[in-house]
Amino acid sequence: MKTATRTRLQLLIFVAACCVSHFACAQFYFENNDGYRLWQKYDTIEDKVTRQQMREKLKTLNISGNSATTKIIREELKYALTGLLGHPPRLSQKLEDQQLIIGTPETLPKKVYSQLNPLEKLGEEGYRIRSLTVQGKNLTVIIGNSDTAILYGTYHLLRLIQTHTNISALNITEIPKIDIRVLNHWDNLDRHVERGYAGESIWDWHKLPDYKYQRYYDYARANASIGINGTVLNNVNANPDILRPEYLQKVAALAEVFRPYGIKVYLSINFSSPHIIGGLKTSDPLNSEVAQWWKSKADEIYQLIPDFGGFLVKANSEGQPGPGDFGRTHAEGANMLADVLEPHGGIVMWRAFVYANEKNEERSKQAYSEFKPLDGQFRKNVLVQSKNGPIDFQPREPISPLFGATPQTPIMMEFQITLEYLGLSTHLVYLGPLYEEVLNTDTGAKGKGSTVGKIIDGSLFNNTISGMAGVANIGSDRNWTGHIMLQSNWYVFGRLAWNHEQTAKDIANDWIRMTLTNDHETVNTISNMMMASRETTVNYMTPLGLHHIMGTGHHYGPGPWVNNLGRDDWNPVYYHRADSQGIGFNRSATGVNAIEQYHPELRQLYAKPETTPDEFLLWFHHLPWEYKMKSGKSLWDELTHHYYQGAENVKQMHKEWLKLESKIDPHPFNQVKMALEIQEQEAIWWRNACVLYFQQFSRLPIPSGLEKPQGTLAEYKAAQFPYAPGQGG
Ligand code: GCW
Repeated sequence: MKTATRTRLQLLIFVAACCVSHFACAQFYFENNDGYRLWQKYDTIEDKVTRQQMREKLKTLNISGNSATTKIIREELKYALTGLLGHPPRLSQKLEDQQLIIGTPETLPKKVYSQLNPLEKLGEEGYRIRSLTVQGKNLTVIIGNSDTAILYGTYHLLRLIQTHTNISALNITEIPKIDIRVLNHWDNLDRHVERGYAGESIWDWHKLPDYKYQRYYDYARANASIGINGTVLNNVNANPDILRPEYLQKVAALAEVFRPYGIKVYLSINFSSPHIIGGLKTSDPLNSEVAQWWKSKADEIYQLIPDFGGFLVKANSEGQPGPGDFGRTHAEGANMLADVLEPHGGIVMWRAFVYANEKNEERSKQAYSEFKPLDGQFRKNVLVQSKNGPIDFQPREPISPLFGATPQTPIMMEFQITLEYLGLSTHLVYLGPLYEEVLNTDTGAKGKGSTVGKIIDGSLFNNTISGMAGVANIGSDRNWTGHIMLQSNWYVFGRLAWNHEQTAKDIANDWIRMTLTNDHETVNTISNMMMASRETTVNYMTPLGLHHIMGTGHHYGPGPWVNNLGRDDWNPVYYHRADSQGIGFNRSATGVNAIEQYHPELRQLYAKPETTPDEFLLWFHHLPWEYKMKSGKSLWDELTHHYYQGAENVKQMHKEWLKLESKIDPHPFNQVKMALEIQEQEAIWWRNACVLYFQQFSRLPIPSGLEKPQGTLAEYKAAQFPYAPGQGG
């Protein structure tokens, strides 16, 4: 071969090799930054000084104990510290060498743990992280009364490292305020996720119990890292098949994966299971054969899963069967199940989301009317699980009056993490401020300071058990939640379930630092964006207390005109009540008197339009279009301005994001950019459709200075979305 030809060939090979390796590199880079790792990204800390300081303190570790959980702690720390600090830590058995020591009172050297007593208050899940001096040596110690507790402590320390917090003088004690911190998956056995917008269910029931995806372990890691200690695997619209022996084997396989991470499994059950899969004539809870069927079923479950958590039940709600079918109360139904679970340590989470057309009572009042009289009748291992508001996970609702109404019955919170009513998975909406607003609302149940947080954590009424559930936004998309920014909603749910006194802002900052960047200025920009995002969405969807005006069935986009559904209280027109006189739902004493269900403080606040905060105005009052608002504007002008402001804020958020191109990894940057383009268009869609629709009644002009909507109301009304994702039924 001639030299020139050979050189050309070599060059060609070289270029080809470069292309291949570049491609491989890019591939790896994108895979690594596609959101799969959630907030558990352990990329090397770029700032040398910070990295060096951390490394000096964490060169040698000892994690005592030999359980599956301590093994996880060891693996996680090795993996995380090698990534974050650029060097694998050394594991050492010799106390003189060790810099980070993790263990329980049983496994730690006495010299160490004697400095950390007393530990009883920590309970089973609390932990302490302390910088100590033992025999003249500086140590960091993580101690807790159980292996799960020290796993939580380990994740806390990792968070400090990931957020570049100084770890040289630590004195942290953490005890969860709420006992049961669970995700609720609305996942069907065919892998469709009701109200899920992130792909199909992560549970591959067909391949279970033998095939266990790595994702199951990563799911458990992520949950444990934020203190979630339970998961309800299947939809509350429950398929009875979940209780068949072959499915219980599959459930047991998942339970086995989750156990070392401190996560229990729970199941949603169909109340008619004794009849449907048990072949009994009835599912009447007071029938002895029925009770016996449930007892045997519980025994069968606990044989397979000794630490099974219990049942979640949606009964006599939206077509689901329940004790009401047999003339029995919710308490009778719940207690029958509670009795069969009790010997095994299981609990019942009984949903309060019930409303029925036959009841001649306005929908927002029904849960309270149903459950308040039952206070004192439930077994000790029953919690009543209530959605945060009295209707249904709207962008904004006042609190459900059930919070604070049942001193003898623990009320458990149900938040929605998935964005069913807030833009599915394309709108950037950080829910921290919504959760915070609800948890900090003062119910007045026992005087000032009776916040919802104190009710659900059991402290106000000294309940012996407490819980908080979040309807998951997780699916099998690579980034888990369909939109990388929406991972923050899973994250903030877990952190607030652990301690509802933390602020949404602090949690957002942690999440950003762990997931996107530690650059101070960028963290601030994104955090401001996130904190404003929920109010922005309220503005372009349902300002001033409007609610339930979304598209039918799929709940995608605006539908204030919808008036043809089977039940009155499924129709948006039922909720906004716009007419030539005005707009809003009169729930005050002159209307349906829903305010009577609140304690005097809130009742008085909501009694009159003048005292009602603007954000709840049209929830409680029907007011004339010319009604003078606190701002001095007419109600029509104010409403219109809110819609325009909402859409404008999305535009601004989009602009702000574009400025971050050089600050964020290309993959998340582009994903969020594309989603913001959609959100910007959809915010305008919501604004235009609603303003044009309400204008038919107000007959008032769009205030000057605001652009006229493009498109006609007829066009907006005609739009159909038969294949929108996540539908129910
Ligand atoms: O908001 C409604 C949803 C239904 C859901 C129901 C519930 C699981 O549209 O999809 O059903 O609430 O909470 O039970």
